[in-house]
Amino acid sequence: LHRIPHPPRRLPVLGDVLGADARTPLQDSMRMGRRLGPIFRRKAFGKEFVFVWGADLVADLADESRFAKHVGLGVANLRPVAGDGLFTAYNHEPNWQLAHDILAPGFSREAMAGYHPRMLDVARQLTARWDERESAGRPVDVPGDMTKLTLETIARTGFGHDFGSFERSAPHPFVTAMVGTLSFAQRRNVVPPLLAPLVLRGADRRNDADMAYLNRTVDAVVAARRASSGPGGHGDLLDRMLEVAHPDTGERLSPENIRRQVITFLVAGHETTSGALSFALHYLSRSPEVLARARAEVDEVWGAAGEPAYEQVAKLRYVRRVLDESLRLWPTAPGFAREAREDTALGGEHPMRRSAWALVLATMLHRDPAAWGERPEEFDPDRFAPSAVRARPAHVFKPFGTGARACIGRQFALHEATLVLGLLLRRYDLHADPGYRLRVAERLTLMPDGLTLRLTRRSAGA
Ligand code: MNH
Repeated sequence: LHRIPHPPRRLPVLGDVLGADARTPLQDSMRMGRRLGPIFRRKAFGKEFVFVWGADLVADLADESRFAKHVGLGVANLRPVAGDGLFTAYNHEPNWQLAHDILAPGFSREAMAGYHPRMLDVARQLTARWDERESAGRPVDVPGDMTKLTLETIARTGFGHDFGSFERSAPHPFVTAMVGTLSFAQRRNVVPPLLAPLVLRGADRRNDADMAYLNRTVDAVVAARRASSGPGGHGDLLDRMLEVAHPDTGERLSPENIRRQVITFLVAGHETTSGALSFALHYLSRSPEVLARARAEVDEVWGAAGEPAYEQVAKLRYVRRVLDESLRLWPTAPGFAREAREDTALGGEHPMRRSAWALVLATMLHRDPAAWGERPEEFDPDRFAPSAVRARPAHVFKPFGTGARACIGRQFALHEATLVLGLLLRRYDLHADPGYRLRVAERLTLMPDGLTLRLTRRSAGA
């Protein structure tokens, strides 16, 4: 450990938190990483964390035979909300494999094709709202509206539930409660444990109220499904949770676990996708050439009007590269933790005991010049052209995590986001606010703060 660099001045209790901003722990770590190199230590309140972002070290951490997901820091702080749901389950908890096997077919090609019409319905609610803003000559709140879109998309495709987000001016209380629990989970990482009872007392109570609200909402969604048609026939995630038994063991998810899974999917299924769409729209509005190429592709592949069919979405190869490049610069789940399965040496030189762990900084991995060249800050979707991808080593692009515990919703998110970007590019010209400088807000996930765009309608059809 002593060979891993850390900041020079360290305080007895606070450690390396001096000069750190509690609202932006990730961007602080990025600054530290730039200074200290591909592996570094950061100490806070008596605990020491190891951060890794060098491409070869991350590739080593991706070796599933020696390393596995670690449920730590922000993820562990979500246990009170999400329990042994898929995202927060410990590797050894039997409910992980059980839920994974039951739910994975809910993300197959066939399942995705089934969600497509409902995704389109939600996207059309967005364009209806943006048309109104456009005629009124008013800018749109990009993160706010993307959050409405992605919440409705996962709620309706996964659970047959309509939160009515687009009929509200304020965010749905579910979103407010969710943001509350995410921010609280992040704050618990940056407040000294000894002071936590004092500092977080009010926040603690609010967090309990937020969690109770999330539970009540989810219980109502499940109760509504059981009461109405009863499960079966929807072919969605909730049907799988309620109806499907494990193919080998015949085991089913318990009601308590179903509650955890519904919360997990409602939260994991929208927050990160909303950020990804928002960053992509930011870069598109600032990169006229990229926008022109993306739009030309949409016009060519989809035509000037009419609704895109399921198969037509994945054909937007360049739009997909725009998304990948946005997720490179701002992977909206900006890191993940890996633990050693056995005593080992990371990169052949940093000894790690069994169950010791390190945090992968995806934002920095995605900027490592060894993998991405000398100008990693530049937005350039051609980095994801097939020949460029082939020329790079494996494991240098990890917005969806790695291994057995990687994101189950990846195809869902990419289909949804590509579809929506295609529809928006075909319908509107995007005008950035010339005074806006990208600010990244952190609440475990990343979001461009205060991003607005002005729109003009391109054509009547679209
Ligand atoms: Mn998602 C796991 C990023 C969209 C549901 N997701 C992960 C992990 C990352 C991630 C990173 C791994 C975390 C870790 O190792 O601790 N997810 C994303 C991003 C997007 C995203 C960047 C969008 C862009 N995720 C989605 C969507 C859904 C979803 C959409 C659901 C519909 N994700 C999950 C679940 C897990 C997960 C569930 C946990 C999987 C597991 O551990 O088995």
